[in-house]
Amino acid sequence: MKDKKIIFSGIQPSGNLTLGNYLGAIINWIPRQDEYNCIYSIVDLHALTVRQNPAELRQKTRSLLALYIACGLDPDKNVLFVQSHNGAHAELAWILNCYTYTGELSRMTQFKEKSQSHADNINAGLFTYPVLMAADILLYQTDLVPVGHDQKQHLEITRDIAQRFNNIYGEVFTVPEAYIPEVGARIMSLQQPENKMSKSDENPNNYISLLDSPNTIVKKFKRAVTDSERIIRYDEKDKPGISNLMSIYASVVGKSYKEIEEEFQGKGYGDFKQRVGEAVAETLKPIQEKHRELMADKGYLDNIMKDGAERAENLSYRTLRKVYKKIGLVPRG
Ligand code: ATP
Ligand code: LTN
Repeated sequence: MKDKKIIFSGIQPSGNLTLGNYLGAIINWIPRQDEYNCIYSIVDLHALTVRQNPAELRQKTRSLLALYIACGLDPDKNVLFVQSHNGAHAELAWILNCYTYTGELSRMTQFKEKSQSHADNINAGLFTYPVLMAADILLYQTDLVPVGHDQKQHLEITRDIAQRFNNIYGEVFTVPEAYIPEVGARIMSLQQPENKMSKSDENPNNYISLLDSPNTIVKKFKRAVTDSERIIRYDEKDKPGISNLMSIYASVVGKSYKEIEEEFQGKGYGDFKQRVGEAVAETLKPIQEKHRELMADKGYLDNIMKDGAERAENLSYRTLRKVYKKIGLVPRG
């Protein structure tokens, strides 16, 4: 029996974490470590849907683990592990592929977008990406999945797959809920505020990396695209740039939009951008220091990975066996 509810989430090691990943996802992971059983994965198999440089992928996987810890996830309280270290994910994904329709996969926005941005490599993995994500979540009988807004559709298909399976075989999977924060769930690109901030963006001026120096952070904010109105007020439609900076500032300092409008009443965009940059740099400073320390201790990170993989395997084993049995695979004995 479960003693506490279960949280599962993951991030691809496809680049350095951005402020979007931090404010949309990780920041909501930290306060839940006591109340829930939390499992956080570095989803390296998902990252393979886009061509990766092998040496860099290895480096980014370690760096992401270090960032998880540096952001405040305690490896004793949370299961932190690398997706490919637990074979159950790929195993369950294959089975769930046979319970997912190509029609529903072809409606996924992320698939459509990535097919456009990687037109030379629209591989089958990119298409079935949400099925592997469903496997990640369902293996652990997850109750809650804290993610950014862009993952809402993937959570919906996960629920559909779980319900479809349960309807045929009985209550095998817990049907998970998404947790999407009200502020910070959709951080936009600094230069193109109509697009989401993304860690695999080719133009580094579009995103703030969690590892950017304070100088770079302030510079990137200073260059952020705004508008010509010169009033700091929240209006996503007509003022996407300023609204994006406001949501970043709101998440980082914990103020409401109204309080921010008051704080910067009569002030120019230059002052506002400077302040947002400084606030972000201050927030990231301790994370960067801790990350640096952790990256210097390879043995420590290796141990966490090994321990996390074992715990993840143990937790997922029962669901996988149950699925195998239900669908009629002969037990190995
Ligand atoms: P990639 O550029 O490789 O597609 P990504 O930056 O979109 O990566 P993911 O690894 O796909 O990041 O997502 C990790 C988590 O961060 C997910 O929960 C996702 O919803 C969240 N997230 C990603 N981008 C943003 C954003 N711009 N604003 C808020 N949350 C985000
Ligand atoms: N698809 C997600 C990353 C991801 C994930 C998961 C998130 C893979 N598996 C399980 C939550 C739960 C993304 O692209 N952001």
